[in-house]
Amino acid sequence: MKNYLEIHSEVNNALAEGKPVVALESTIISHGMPYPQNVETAKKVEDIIRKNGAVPATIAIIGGKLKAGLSSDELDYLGKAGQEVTKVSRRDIPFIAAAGKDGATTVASTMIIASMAGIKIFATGGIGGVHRGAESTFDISADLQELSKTNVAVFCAGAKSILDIGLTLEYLETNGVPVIGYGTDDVPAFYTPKSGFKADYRLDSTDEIASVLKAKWDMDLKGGAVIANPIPEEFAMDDEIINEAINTALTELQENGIKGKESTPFLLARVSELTGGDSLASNIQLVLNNAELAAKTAVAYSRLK
Ligand code: PSU
Ligand code: MN
Repeated sequence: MKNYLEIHSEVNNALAEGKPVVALESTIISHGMPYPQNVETAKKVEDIIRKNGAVPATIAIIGGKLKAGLSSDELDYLGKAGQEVTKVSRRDIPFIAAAGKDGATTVASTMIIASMAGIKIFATGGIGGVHRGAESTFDISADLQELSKTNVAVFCAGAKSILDIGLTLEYLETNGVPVIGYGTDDVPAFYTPKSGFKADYRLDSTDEIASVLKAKWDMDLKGGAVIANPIPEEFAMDDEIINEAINTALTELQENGIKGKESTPFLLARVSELTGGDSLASNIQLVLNNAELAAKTAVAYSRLK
């Protein structure tokens, strides 16, 4: 593994000393947001994690190396290259590594590389899930399978309603992945704080989240957890506006015959365009909010150990 994995020195030192570290994904940079907001957000997220007492480790594959912790230049590069960088999930990792290429990591592959590096806490915007119409397309994100087998907790703002949130929760339940509502009984729906579906458990403090994660992994109960953190009310979108944009984007997806790994980036970009950038502003705020919660939980978790 040493031949493939490259841990940034700051991250490596923190891990060696048992200090809190928070992993971050890179597909959100390359495929989830446009340039230059993607790079600005990626850097702000790292700052917030530091301010809250943890070390950020943005994860990507650069020149075939699985990287935990990127330089500022590497963040710039991924942000500018955007969709030209390969979107890498579990399936793709060995191909990109063997060919010495670059890749942006999804939730699934970020969990894998974080776990290799020894990082347990990961912050992002939204997870992949069961797509609407999955009963005929079979489009279910590899993120969900990963959550059932890799020991990393994912802090997000729930799942977007480009997905079927109900089916996503059923899939997670079947696979033994708990969904924790932070300070809420509801599963948040990314742009809005409520989806109408109940979280499995509500926890109101980072200490409680850290204790649950410790108990789970101490008992060797494999897999991650979803910590669903609602978007702050002041940054939430209007339900009707966002749903209309999502429905239009979904119709266009079908009309254009877009499938597989292209689906999610297409929907994200179209929703952002259709809302005139409003959804992008919400997206940025919720990511910052998740980074703060993840960093505070990483601090609480490091105290328990
Ligand atoms: N949802 C978002 N923003 C994102 C993604 C999902 O709101 O950037 C990205 C994440 O990297 C996630 C991936 O892991 O899309 C899921 O893609 P797919 O559905 O192809 O598995
Ligand atoms: Mn998919």
